[in-house]
Amino acid sequence: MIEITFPDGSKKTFNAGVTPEDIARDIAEGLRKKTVAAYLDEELYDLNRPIERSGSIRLITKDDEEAFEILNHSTAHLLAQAVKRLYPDARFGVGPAIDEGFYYDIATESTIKEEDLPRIEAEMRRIIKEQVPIEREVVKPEEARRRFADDPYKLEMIEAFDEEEPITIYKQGEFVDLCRGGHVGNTRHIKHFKLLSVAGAYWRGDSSREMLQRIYGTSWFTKEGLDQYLELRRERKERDHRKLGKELKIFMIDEKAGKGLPIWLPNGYTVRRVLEDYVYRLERKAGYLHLSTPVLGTQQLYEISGHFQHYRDDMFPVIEDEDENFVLRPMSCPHHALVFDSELRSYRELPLRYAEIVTQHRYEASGALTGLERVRAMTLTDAHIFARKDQIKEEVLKAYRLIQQAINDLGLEIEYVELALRDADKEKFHPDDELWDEAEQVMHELLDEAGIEYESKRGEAAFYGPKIDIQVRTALGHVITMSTVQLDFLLPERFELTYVDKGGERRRPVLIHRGLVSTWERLMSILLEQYKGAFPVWLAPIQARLIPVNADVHGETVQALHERFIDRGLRSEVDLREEKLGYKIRDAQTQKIPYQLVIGDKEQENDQITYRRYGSKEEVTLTTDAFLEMLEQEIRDKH
Ligand code: TSB
Ligand code: ZN
Repeated sequence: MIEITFPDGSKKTFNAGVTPEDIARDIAEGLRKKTVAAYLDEELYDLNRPIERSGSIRLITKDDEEAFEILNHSTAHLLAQAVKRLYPDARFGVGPAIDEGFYYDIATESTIKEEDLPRIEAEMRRIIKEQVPIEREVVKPEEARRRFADDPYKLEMIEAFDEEEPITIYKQGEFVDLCRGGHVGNTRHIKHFKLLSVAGAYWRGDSSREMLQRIYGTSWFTKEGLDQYLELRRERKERDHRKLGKELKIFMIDEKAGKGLPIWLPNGYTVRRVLEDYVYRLERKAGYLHLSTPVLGTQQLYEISGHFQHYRDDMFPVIEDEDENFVLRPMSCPHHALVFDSELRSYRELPLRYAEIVTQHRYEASGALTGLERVRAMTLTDAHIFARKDQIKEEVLKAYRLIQQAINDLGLEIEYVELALRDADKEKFHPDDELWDEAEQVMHELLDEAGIEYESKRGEAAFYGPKIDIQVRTALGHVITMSTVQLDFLLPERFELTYVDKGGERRRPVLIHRGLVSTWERLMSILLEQYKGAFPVWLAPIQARLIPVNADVHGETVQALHERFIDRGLRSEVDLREEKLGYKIRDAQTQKIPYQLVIGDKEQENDQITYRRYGSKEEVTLTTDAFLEMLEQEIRDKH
């Protein structure tokens, strides 16, 4: 007999060999139906695994998060079994449960395409109907090696295990897999699943190894759960900036030009110039000085700054010349440090705020590149503020408030604010503990004093200091950094920067790095996703499309009107194509142009326009002057 302790502290004895399913049934039949697996102390037990010892039990039911993982993990095995039946040469890499489902990595001579997924799903359903029991077995490493003798991937995994530890394998019918578990007890428990996509994935994530085919899927306990999830995926896809960026002709990426090296198309570039004007004006008002520095710098410059030692993995390979090496700069801080150092500075001049809209290059891993969100060539709304120590808090907060204003003007939604700190990694972060402690301390204090809510995160700092990162959520659900304020005591040391204080003594300034609204690339990805491509009028590449009812009769009026718009600094275009009026209006809607203006006889006679706002069916007729005033007011208000 064994003694089982329940979460409420009560105990009960059972015969050894009792399963979690038996225990759940013993409590209530309803509970049995909901139970998926159990924890005995810290160990995960499948529903049908015999319990041979006493311990504390916690049943996992369908409502628990672990249950989703177990179901998805089991569905991954089911997928592999079906694939093996359809593609007998298939060998398998890893097949884990992930946040929203599961995947399995597969090696086969055949190419598996999206069109093949329904056929694989059908085979999976067949195996569900067969009600195949899923059985756990514990074996010695040598036995495991024998069982997987013809599967090189599994053998490689077994090699990596501890020789002493027994290995668990799971068997369902003819299919056996190496696996830690847990699993549902029978394929019939898998009901509501869908295979989602196929992608390439390197074995062990290593680009020097072979590429396997990865099938993604998701599995749910209820039909509603699955349907809701699929709907969410559809919505996300619609909002993905890569799709919108293509439809609205904002940018393109062509591997012939280079991975992660985006090309801005006329519509995108227009938005970018509007944003640029906005940023210059905002910064001038806040006391920033604008300057411009080159994309290329000497290797020596980046050795002085420490980038070469701590940031080299993120830099493109060095360009070697006969007597000097160059790097494509990943950051502009060293240049700005030289500008500070180019004159004798007095305490009265500080803070000195240098701002630059700066193009820089980073050698991001090719697998990490995502549309405009993560690129290799980018233009940052950058600034470096050189300040006295007694000015740190005020300057960091001022920078933070300016960021808040920009974010507010752009109508963006913040997910949260993060304070990124260092961890013990001496390669990634410069090693001076004292400087780090002081900088981190100041950041905590100033955020607390200003009542700004934030989450601390270890290991995410810049190599030169802690940073306040403003995070947003993308359509794919990733959380990425938009704006940043970073406190740096290191670069002023390394460049031996000084100013003359009141008493005539030389002092070290501190450096505050600030990214206002990220890079144009990342900002555009965020704007596209948050506005679903429908830019507010002040940002829209085209603010109004002018459509004549009949091009022959009203064409000239429309052309003259267009020139009037352009003269006032507005962005209009005319649609003189030989298409039906209804088609032209629909087309302007698809392009998400804020205003569609229609000009017919009545409008031509009275110097009027009839407009329709994007997303509305209502038609309004106004005099041209009244319309222009309304439009300009909207632009001023940033609507
Ligand atoms: C703020 N030296 C500082 C600067 O003075 C700096 O470069 N900081 S950074 O490394 O954090 O980068 C600034 C911002 O650039 C990030 O907050 C992020 O919004 C954006 N960014 C970083 N890497 C990429 C990338 N690969 N693609 C697009 N945007 C990026
Ligand atoms: Zn910087």
